[in-house]
Amino acid sequence: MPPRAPRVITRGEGVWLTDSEGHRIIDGMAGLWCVNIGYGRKELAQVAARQMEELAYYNTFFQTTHIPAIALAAEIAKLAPGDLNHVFFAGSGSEANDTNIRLVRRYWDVKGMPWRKTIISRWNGYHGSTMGGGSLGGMKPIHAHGGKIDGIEHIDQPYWWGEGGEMSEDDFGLARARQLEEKILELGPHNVAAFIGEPIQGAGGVIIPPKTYWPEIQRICDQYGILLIADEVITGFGRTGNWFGSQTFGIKPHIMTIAKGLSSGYQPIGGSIVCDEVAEVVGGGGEFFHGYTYSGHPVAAAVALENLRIMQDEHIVDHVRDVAHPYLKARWDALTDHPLVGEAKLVGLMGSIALTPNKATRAKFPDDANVGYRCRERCFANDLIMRAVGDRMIIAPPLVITTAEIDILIDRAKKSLDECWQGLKADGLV
Ligand code: PXG
Repeated sequence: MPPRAPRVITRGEGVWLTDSEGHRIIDGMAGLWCVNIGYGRKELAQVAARQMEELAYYNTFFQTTHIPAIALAAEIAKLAPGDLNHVFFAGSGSEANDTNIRLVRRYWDVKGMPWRKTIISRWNGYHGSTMGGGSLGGMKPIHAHGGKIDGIEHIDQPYWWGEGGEMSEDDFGLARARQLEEKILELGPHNVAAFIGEPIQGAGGVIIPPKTYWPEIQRICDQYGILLIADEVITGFGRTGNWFGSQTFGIKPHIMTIAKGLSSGYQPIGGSIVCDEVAEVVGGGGEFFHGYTYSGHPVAAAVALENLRIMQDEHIVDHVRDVAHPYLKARWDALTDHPLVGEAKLVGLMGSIALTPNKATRAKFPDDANVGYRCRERCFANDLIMRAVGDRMIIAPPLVITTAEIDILIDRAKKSLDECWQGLKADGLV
């Protein structure tokens, strides 16, 4: 595909972006899955300015902390389910997942089982771009650029549309979950520290697992006593219609990775929410030699706290569950009437459609047809941000999107699909 000059975004307001050529673009991706409360909320700017004046920086090392980090950790513990009551802050999702690697290995060290080091993850999962995060992730192109650290094993993803063949969705979900058990037995259960997964794979193409998948993963983690890490970097903070994706899928993780929606992207901040038992064990081992200069940065923490206040005061999670999701779901599912669209999936405000030349056989376009890219180009031209991952088109709009804005998003998506279809016809690809 010929390179095109990058688009320069200059302003944001609600779900709308403006570029340097004056286009008004509807942002179907909330930036990079993060601007949950929408752009342009002045309260967050004001809180940041106030915090910079009062205490622009301090660290959380050497038995010292500061008020924004304390207050934010307390608020997160209040919102997180069960006994996920402790927060280890980081500057991003990748850093938080690097923390998780060290944290779960330290946990087993302190428990007297230092041999439990291996972490199991999924192919086509995404957990970040640092050495640890990139290795936990299952994206081969990322592994190919810089390698992969030892002690991480991957199993297949629960992607029924693309890989389910003749199996029913439920049977396929169970079969893919049972690969975890097979992998644990192959490695020896005493060598396995943890399993990590995104409740819904985001960067991998919004892969929504069959409903049988997570309960079986949970059973296996419980049976073999391995730690379960839910990477909630995308699914956290309202995206799935609950505060956390783990609640939507009934997962009971020991650790959650968070970032993105925590501050709605207004400041870089991430973290690991840790359950009581893991916190007690690691804490009982004496000081855990880990942390970053900007862990729990006061300005980022103050902004995140204000973001969580707005989300609660404006009932934004309820809006997702009761208003935006049902409305978008009806319109999103109807996209399967389009000749190009095989399946349409949506949980909360996180959705994907599969582009296919044959719905009945769930056929794939040839890779070099670049169908996803072609569709994304039409979205660009129609002032809609809808991403392509292979031949899946994905959306994750700001959670504050209104029903009128959903209509605009869908109208632009349909127009883009029509134009893509016409282009494919003209080129003899359908
Ligand atoms: N876990 C998950 C589930 C993510 O989606 C990270 C960890 C890493 O977070 P940081 O803050 O270090 O980027 C992410 C990030 C894409 C794309 O192409 C997705 C992410 C980042 C960059 C690109 O969809 N997600």
